[in-house]
Amino acid sequence: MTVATISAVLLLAPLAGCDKGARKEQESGDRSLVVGFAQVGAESGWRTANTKSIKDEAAKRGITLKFSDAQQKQENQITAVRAFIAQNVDVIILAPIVETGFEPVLRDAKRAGIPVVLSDRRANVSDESLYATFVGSDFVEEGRRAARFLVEKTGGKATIAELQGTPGSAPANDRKKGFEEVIKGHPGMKIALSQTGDFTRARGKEVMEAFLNSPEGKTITALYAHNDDMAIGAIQAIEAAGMKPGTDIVIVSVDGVKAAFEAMAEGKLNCTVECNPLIGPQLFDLVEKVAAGEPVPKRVDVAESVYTQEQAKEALPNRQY
Ligand code: GYE
Repeated sequence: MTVATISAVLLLAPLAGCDKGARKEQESGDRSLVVGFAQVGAESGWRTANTKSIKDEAAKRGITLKFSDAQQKQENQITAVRAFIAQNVDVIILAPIVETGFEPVLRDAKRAGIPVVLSDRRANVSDESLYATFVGSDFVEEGRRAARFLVEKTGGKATIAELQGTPGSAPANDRKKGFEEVIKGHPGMKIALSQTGDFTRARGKEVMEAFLNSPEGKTITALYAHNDDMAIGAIQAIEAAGMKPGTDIVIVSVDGVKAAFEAMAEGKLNCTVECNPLIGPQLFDLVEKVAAGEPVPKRVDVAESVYTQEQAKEALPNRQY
């Protein structure tokens, strides 16, 4: 290599890094995009629907999707992102399990010139240029909505048990924050017990059993679960303890999965706050723009609503998740 070619390569390298997706497309015409997706796991009905939505949308658009299930472990997810970098994919989609600890691997992706789109859960980073965009729900608002329902349903008087999501995850942090923000204004509402159920049915059931066996557990009049799966597990524990879920204990959870609608139709769950997992189409609109080097907003919200028992029966036949 002559000195001239070496300096040409050095000059071109950072440019190529900045806009790799666009460059690759120009080089190869219609060549399909290759996208790596580092998913959280398969912990809940929400997650299953989310994975399906993303896989279906990739297939529909002719995008090659490399899929990794981290089984709710951050180290697995970091390994997956590293592998996508090594494979030189066009774009990486990351659904961060927890908020912190992703900065080093995001720096590696940036250095390799591979844009990262955050899906569903936020990651806390000191440098916003480490990801291209984030598409997800407003979890703080979901927490507020759950609390508002409970205040209304109980007339502002409740002894509450809380089943938190995965510790350190954006939805667990934010759903707790939004809920507490609203109940703070109601002196008759207090959280007596609070523990993680890791967003799964099995853990939700186990923790609720322990709650019910504790002295404070006997005083519980309401349950706030950060997702439907934990609420469904808890419903089983409440029934096993000889009580009527939805009547003896008022229950509100988040997600709006089909099983929650069924539980509401049976009167066992009082309310679910929707968190829409069907984000595939919005996500790939962004991925394609990012790959083409087009500007995208830094944050895109997913639309959602709140369902009560009355509305559940009507909505059930049309639920897709
Ligand atoms: O609510 C829960 C899942 O990150 C919004 O993760 C998602 C949450 C969802 O396990 O069911």
